[in-house]
Order: sequence, then C-alpha cells, then structure tokens
Amino acid sequence: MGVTNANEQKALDKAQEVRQFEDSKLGVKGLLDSGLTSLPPLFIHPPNVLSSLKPVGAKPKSIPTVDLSGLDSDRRPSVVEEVASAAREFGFFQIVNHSVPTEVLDQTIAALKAFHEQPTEAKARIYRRESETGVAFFSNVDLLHSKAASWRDTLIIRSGPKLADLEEIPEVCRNEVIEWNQQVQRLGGLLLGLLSEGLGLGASTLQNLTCLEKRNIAGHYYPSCPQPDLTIGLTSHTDPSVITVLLQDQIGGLQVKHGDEWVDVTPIPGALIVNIGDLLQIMSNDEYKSVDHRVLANASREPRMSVAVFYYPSDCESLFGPFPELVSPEKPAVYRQFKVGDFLKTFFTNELDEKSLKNYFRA
Ligand SMILES: O=C(O)CCC(=O)C(=O)O
Repeated sequence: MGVTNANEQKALDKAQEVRQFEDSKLGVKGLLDSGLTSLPPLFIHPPNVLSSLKPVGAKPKSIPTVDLSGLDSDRRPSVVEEVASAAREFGFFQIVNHSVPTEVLDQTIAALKAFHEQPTEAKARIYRRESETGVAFFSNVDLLHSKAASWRDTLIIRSGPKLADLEEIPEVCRNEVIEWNQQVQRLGGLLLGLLSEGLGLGASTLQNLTCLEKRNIAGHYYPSCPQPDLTIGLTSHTDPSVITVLLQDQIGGLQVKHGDEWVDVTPIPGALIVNIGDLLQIMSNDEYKSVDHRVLANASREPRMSVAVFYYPSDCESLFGPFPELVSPEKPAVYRQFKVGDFLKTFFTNELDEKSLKNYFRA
C-alpha cells in the first residue's frame, strides 16, 4: 500500500470509529462504564498537542480574583478598574462576593452531575447535536470536525432569550437549571455593566445591544481518564461569546494561556470564573482579550464537573463590530463589521482549536 493509500485508509478508519462512537450515544462516561481501561485510538491526540500539556518551569501564576462587594457604594470605580484591567491583561478572572448563594452553586453542580451519572439509556434519548427544543446531550461539540476527540460529555440547555421547553429539561436537574438561569441573568447584567464602564462607555451599552439575552448553559462532565497523558478534556480554544461565566468544582484542570505560559485556574470555593469572548474582544477593538484556554484530561479518580454560561447578542441581523467610541486615527478598527448569525455559523462548522473566530473577521 502506498503512503497516500495508507493515509486514506487511516482517515477512513478514524471516520468509522467516530461514527460508531456517535451512533452508540454512550458518551465518554458510557464508554468508561462499559469497562474500558485504555483509550480508544479516536481519543489519542497528536504528539505536538500532548507535548504542550507538560508543565514547563515551576512558576506558579494565577489569574486575578475580583471582590464584587460594595458595587453600589463608592467602591464601584475601583471594582470597574480591577475588572477592566483583568479583562485587558488576562481575559480571565475569578469573582467572589458575587451574591450567588453557595447552596445554589453546589446544587447546580450536583444536579448536572446527577444528569450525567444516570444510566446511559436515559441520556441516549436526548443524544443529538441540534434541537428545536433547546436541550441536547452529546460528547465533544466538534466531534465530527476534530482531529482527535476529547474526554468530556456535555449537556447543553438554551436558557435565553427563551428557556428550553420545561418538559425537555431533564427532570433530574430541571429546578436547579431554572434557578441557575435566574442567577446568571442577574449576574450577567451586572458583569456587562462593569465591563462596559471599564471601556469608558455607559453601563447599559452592552445590554442595549442585546448581549445579555441569548444564553446557553453547558454542563460539562469530565470522567476520570484511564490514560490522561494521551488525551485532553477540552482542546485549546477561545469562546465565541461576548462573555462566559463558569462554575467549576474543586477537581481542577482548567488552564488559561497568558503570554507563552499555561496558567492553572485553581478552584476557589464559592468563586465563579469570568472570561472575555471573541465578540467582546472585537467590540472593544482589542482592548479586552479573548484568550485560549483548555482543560487537561481528568487524572483524578473523581469526575470533574463544570457549568459554563455563554452570553451572546440575540440580535443576529444588525451589524456588529468595534464600538465607534473606541476607534480613532491612532487606533483604527481592527475588525470589519458582520452579522452575529454569520459569525456563529463559522464557529459551529469548524474544529475547536482552529477557530479563534476573531481571526475570520479582521479588517
Ligand atoms: O470546563 C471548563 O473548565 C472550561 C469549559 C470551557 O472552556 C468551555 O465550555 O468553553
């Protein structure tokens, strides 16, 4: 067999393996429960990815933590400055005193974990990649486009502008998702206000552009991985959103790129993580940064759980681009204008690690 034929055969085998995994509707958790002790080839990442997972040097660095208490007092300007500076330098920060009760954080994690830990048949009923009803369970958002799969399953629930059909939200987490949605709607409004002010704009600027309205909740489940050095939990990517709010449990594994280094986002009990998405980097004309982040495969015996909320504009028809207030002869627009609908279509038809979406829309 010639080299080309051998490569073609390899690609065909891989496509078949992906198809079988997808059709099985097992997800990664189902594979593990079936007694698997080593990784199927589909999950093994290429050497260049695997070598980048190893820690270099021993410089512990961390992303900033911002205390949100006293926002209605004269502390507000300094909180705005802390948020804006974290958004400019790291694109990621943790928040404490955000007023989401600890019990709600714990119940949200527990309920979404309970969804993933149901018998496979219960989850297989909603295994799909698209759904009018706004609820879907799948393994790897980019499974059908990626070079290698990651060790993670996801339940995604549309939570705005209209919450998914209630009877479609799995009962095991329904009440908690409804509560979480209310909390993140309030919190999202507050964060968009601080981030708008940090750009020197009115507090309601991002909200007036509908940036709070379209939301998805993603409950990611990272089962214990039998060979964590050969795969990854979530490949490096930037989020296409305006902002993302992330709740993680205490297992760890999320890393953020800062310069040339990967920085661990160490879990802080009671904290939430906020990151800038591509849309906000574009609107801020590169003032704020949407940075690469990834999750290592889970080497712990316990599963890892995280819940991400992505905020997008609900207005898919108007043109978006850098705020005119942030464009000047000294700082021309870095991006062209586009419709959010076209922007998101680009995201969902590509592999995760090839799509810092902002690059598609540079001026
Ligand atoms: O699970 C995590 O910690 C990160 C999730 C994430 O980056 C995403 O959903 O885009």
